[in-house]
Amino acid sequence: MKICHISDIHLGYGQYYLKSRFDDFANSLMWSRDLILEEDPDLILISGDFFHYQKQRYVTLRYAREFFDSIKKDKVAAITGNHCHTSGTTWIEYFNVDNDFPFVHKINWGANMTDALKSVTMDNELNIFMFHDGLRNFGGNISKKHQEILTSEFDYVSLGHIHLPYNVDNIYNPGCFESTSTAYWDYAGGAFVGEINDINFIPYPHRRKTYRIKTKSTDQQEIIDLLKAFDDGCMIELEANITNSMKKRISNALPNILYIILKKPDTSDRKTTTTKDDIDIYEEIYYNKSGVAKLVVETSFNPIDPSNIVDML
Ligand SMILES: [Mn+2]
Repeated sequence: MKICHISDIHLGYGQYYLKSRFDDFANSLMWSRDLILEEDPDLILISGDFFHYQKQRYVTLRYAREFFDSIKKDKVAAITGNHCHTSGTTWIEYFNVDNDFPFVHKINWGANMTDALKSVTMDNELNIFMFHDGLRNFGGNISKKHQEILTSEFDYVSLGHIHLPYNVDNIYNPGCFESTSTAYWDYAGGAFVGEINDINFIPYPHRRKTYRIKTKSTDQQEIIDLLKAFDDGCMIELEANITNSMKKRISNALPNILYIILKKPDTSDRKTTTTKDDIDIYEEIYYNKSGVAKLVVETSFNPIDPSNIVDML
C-alpha cells in the first residue's frame, strides 16, 4: 500500500498580517496536491492542523476546495489538530473526507492517548495509527512507554503537531511545509511518501527563504548594506541594536525584503567599532542560500486587515 502523509499545513495563516505569507501557506498546500497527483497513493494521511484557524474565510476555503476537488477524496484519512479542532462541524466532515478505513486508527485532537490505545482493535493485517502529537524527544507529549507501544503494535504511525520533520522507527512526523515561527526556520517540512516498508521524505522545495543575521554594528548604512546582500522576498531575523526609527528607515531602504524580525542583541560584550568578524552569519544559512530556488520578487504587498484575522480566532 502506497501512502502519502502530510500534516500541519496551517492553511489560512496570514503570518505577520502579510498576504504574501497567506499565499505561502496556500501555495504549499497546492504543492502537496501536485505531489499527491503525481504519486497517486492508495492512502492520503492528513495528521491535523490542516487549517490554522477553526473558522475560515472564503479565500481560505477556496484553496481547500481546490485541493479536495483535485485529489481522490475516498483515499483520505484525516484527523483534527489543536488549531482546526472544533466541537461543531469539522473540516473533515465539511469536505466529506470522513472515510473510515478499518485499518486506520484515527485519534482526533483532545483524545487521551491511553484511552485511544485501549480502544484500538488490532484485527487487521495492516495497522496505521494517526495522532496529532509528537514524541517527547521532539517536544511532544507522547511518553516513552506509549512510543514503545506505537513501535511494536503498528505498521505506520502518522503524527503531526510538531513543526519539524522526523522519523523514528515506524513513527513519522512530516512537519510543516512553511514555518509558523522563527523557531522552525531551520526545519523544512515535507511529505512522507512510499510503500509502508519503504518510505521516503520529500521536503517542501519552495519554502520562503529565511536568514538569521547578527551584527554589532549600530551604523544604519552599514546594516542596510549588509541586508542588501540578501535575496528579494526573504525573511530575516536581525539581531542588532536598532531603534524603532532606524527600523523604519531600514525597511524603507529595503523594500524587497519581505519581513525583518528584530531581535535584541546580547549586549554583554558590545563593541563600538565594527569589523567583518562582527557580522556573524550562520554557516547553515550559506548552505540554504545556494540550495533553494529564488522566490518571486515582492516589492509591495497588501497586508490582510488584522481585525479579520482576530475575528477568526
Ligand atoms: Mn500545527
